[in-house]
Amino acid sequence: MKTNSKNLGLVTKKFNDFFLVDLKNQEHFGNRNRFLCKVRKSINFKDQLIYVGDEVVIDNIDLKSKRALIISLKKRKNLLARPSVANISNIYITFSVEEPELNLSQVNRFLISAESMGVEVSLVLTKCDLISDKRRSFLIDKFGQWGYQAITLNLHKSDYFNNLLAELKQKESSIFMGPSGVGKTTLLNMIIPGLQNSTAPVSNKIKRGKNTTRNVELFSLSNESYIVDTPGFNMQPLEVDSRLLPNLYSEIKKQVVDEGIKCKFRNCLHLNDEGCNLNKSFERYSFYKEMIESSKSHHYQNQED
Ligand SMILES: Nc1nc2c(ncn2[C@@H]2O[C@H](COP(=O)(O)OP(=O)(O)O)[C@@H](O)[C@H]2O)c(=O)[nH]1
Ligand SMILES: [Mg+2]
Ligand SMILES: [Zn+2]
Repeated sequence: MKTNSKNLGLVTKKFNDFFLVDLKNQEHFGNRNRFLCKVRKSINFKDQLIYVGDEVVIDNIDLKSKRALIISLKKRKNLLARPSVANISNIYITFSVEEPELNLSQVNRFLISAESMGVEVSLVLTKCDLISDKRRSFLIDKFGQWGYQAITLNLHKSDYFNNLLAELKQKESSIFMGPSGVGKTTLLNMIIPGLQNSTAPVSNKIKRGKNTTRNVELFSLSNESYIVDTPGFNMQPLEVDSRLLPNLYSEIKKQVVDEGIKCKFRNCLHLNDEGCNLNKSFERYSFYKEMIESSKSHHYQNQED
């Protein structure tokens, strides 16, 4: 049985020339709404590749063989690099409070890099079973000043995890990003029962190397809610254009946008005191300066290439 009605779908997995596509808003298809698709030959997507997370229109749906053809690609909201995933709505920056030890400068880089994607950014702190309640409160307070309500997880207390899970089910498309060993795979295995990706203690990470060849995949958490599984990827933060940096810090944005402070020079990077009216007495100001410097040198390097 073939239908020729055009339907909107979501690419959940990609391998070679094939795509797995979930039909959107198609309750009458019941559970059987996942199709193995190829791209219609006559279609030229102007050299655009199709990525996991992309919205596509499918046609020539064969309900029996569960095959269909992708006939067009919708405009995407964003595209994450390494791993390539399109249309992310929420990035959960994930760090452990111990093992490996929290590195604030690195946490900041990951947060700001995520902010530059223009998506909703949250901070998850794992392994809170390894610290005292006092230390936990201290960290919550610290990151509150950075503009983030940290989600603190403790493997031995499931209520924190259940809150996170309930939140994820409200979001369109979420991804956990963070360095190696912080517990991302552990979390995903709890969120998606049956996934069983392999986890490894920090000391074994290097030995294990890059033997994971599975691809990026979207998993459905609820109606219209997905989470990205990124096996074998340990995401590195991107360099962000220095001109964009000020607005990515809530402490700066608050002053400039909400309070309307004005500096002498337009597009002030708030580095010098002369003519700059930014109140620089906030913890992340030194990290901000570091990022501006590294962004500049990155910029010059690329110009020389
Ligand atoms: N103590 C403690 N260890 C954890 C927790 N979550 C993960 N781990 C351990 O941290 C190690 C690395 O976890 P993994 O999920 O592979 O980290 P990934 O590299 O971010 O995917 C494993 O040995 C896990 O058992 C936690 O909440 N508490
Ligand atoms: Mg992992
Ligand atoms: Zn300024």
